[in-house]
Amino acid sequence: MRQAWWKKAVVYQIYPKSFNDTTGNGIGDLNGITHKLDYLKELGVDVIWLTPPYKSPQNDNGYDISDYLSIHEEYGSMADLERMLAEAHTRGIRIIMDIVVNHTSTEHEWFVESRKSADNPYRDFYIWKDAKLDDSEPTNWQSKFGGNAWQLDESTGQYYLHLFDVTQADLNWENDTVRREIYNMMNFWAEKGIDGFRLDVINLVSKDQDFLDDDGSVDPGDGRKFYTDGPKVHDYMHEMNREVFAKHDLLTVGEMSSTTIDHCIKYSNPAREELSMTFNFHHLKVDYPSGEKWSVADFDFLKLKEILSTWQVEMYEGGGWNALFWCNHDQPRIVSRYGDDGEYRIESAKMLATTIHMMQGTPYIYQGEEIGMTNPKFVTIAEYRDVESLNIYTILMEKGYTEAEVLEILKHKSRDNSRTPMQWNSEKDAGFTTGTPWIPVSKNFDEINAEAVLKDHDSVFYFYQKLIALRKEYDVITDGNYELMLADDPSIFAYTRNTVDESLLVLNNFYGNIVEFELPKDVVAQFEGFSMRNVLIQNYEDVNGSVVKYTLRPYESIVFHLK
Ligand code: TEU
Repeated sequence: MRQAWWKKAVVYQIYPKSFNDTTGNGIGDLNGITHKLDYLKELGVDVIWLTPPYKSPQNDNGYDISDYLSIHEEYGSMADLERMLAEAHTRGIRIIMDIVVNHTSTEHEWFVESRKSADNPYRDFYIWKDAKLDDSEPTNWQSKFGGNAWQLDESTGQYYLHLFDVTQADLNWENDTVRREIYNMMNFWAEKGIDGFRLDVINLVSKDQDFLDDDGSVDPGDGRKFYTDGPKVHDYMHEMNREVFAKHDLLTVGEMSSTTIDHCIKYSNPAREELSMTFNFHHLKVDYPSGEKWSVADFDFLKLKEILSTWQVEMYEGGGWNALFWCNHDQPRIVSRYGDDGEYRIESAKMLATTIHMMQGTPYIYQGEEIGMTNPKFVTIAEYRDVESLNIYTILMEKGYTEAEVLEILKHKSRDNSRTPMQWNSEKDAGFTTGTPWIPVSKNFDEINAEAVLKDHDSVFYFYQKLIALRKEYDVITDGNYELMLADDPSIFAYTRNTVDESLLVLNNFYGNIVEFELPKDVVAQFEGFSMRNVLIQNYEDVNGSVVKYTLRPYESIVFHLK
């Protein structure tokens, strides 16, 4: 059977608000993306993931949609989007759109109608409940952005559910009419020629209709497992596939908040006709001590290796497909988080890229990751914009944290770490805008910017360009199995990828110390039959050892190809 095109594709995520402003209003726009398509063509990416460009009050930067069928005016017009799509296709680049159908903005006409009265025809588009007998909220569920997940609406005396911000009301997926409206909207976009969807928190759409309190019995993780991967979620995904995806050749990727491997195999095994692939976040919670995001802690390297390796092996065995990523618009910059944004910024950025780009799955590059952008290290709360960060600032201060303690936490964990403007050059505001940027530009833009890296053939940019090309050239990257080595080594992340006639040996030093790698005896035997051993890619100039014995320098990464 012909291999799905997205198995050798690499996706580039664009957060339009922070990508490139062509009007001088300080906000990125769609024409700004069109102007940079040649840059993305040069990088070699195959797909652009566009975060929500739809009409929105922007309380959550577009993840609060008030009209799915029109473009947010600050980003441009439908004609601008159609032009960007056509120009991208001319360059052989596909576009997938981010679609948010777990909730809408409370300014969406559906919700405006729904809240008017208990018998309004749109009432059942959302999840309305009476207070408990003691007058407290319907359940003790917590919003991801802090506080209780229910909001009392005085006009009808009922509460509506919002798993995220109070301005993001959860849709009632039990309602057939809601699902039909959603599929009609998705077909509108598919018929416009887009090439797929990123489905925002799609594993939250099916709620257990008992609406029981969270008794804490489930994994305390992020404490919200009780509403993830709900009872009908796979029925809904299969229905969506039948009603929308099956009619087009689309890449569909589900963002799975707090999910499991078993569910992700179900979501992405093609035999089940649900989605193409899934994002999970377990590898990005190994710096959450006891599951608490809002704290500062070193990441747990052994747990990171274990999680990434388990997902590689079990998804491979289960016929599922991973979306591979370190960064997105919700996560801090990975070079600041798991690498070194100081002396070894370039080496560690390349090492981190190799670690996931040599794995099985579809890699995602977040804007600026390809030039080694870092966290901006904001020092005042005035620099922050993100609703989640501003909410947690208030909550922690009310809990008695000092402002210095909260700012230190935000400096490491805020979503704004990835939302500062793309750094194009060393001119004013990094060439992002001629106006005042909606969020401050990181102060290191004079050193870290696209113009500088394009002039340096040893830059992070050209390293990513090579990784992207290798995926197309070597089937062992897309089809080989995965075996972790030295699981307990405190510095080295070493693994092999293997098909019957070739292997990769991937060595990554995650730290700034020099460490010795020795090939385990059982692997030596496995490799003995191979006569050819060359270096596929590395982040140092010279080869400092052999497949059998290698001295890894600070943040060194090297991939041997054996045949
Ligand atoms: O994110 C889901 C989500 O849970 C994120 O908020 C993220 O995992 C969390 O901040 C980690 O603490 C999606 C979108 O990517 C995000 O931008 C939206 O804010 C959210 O859904 C609501 O639509």
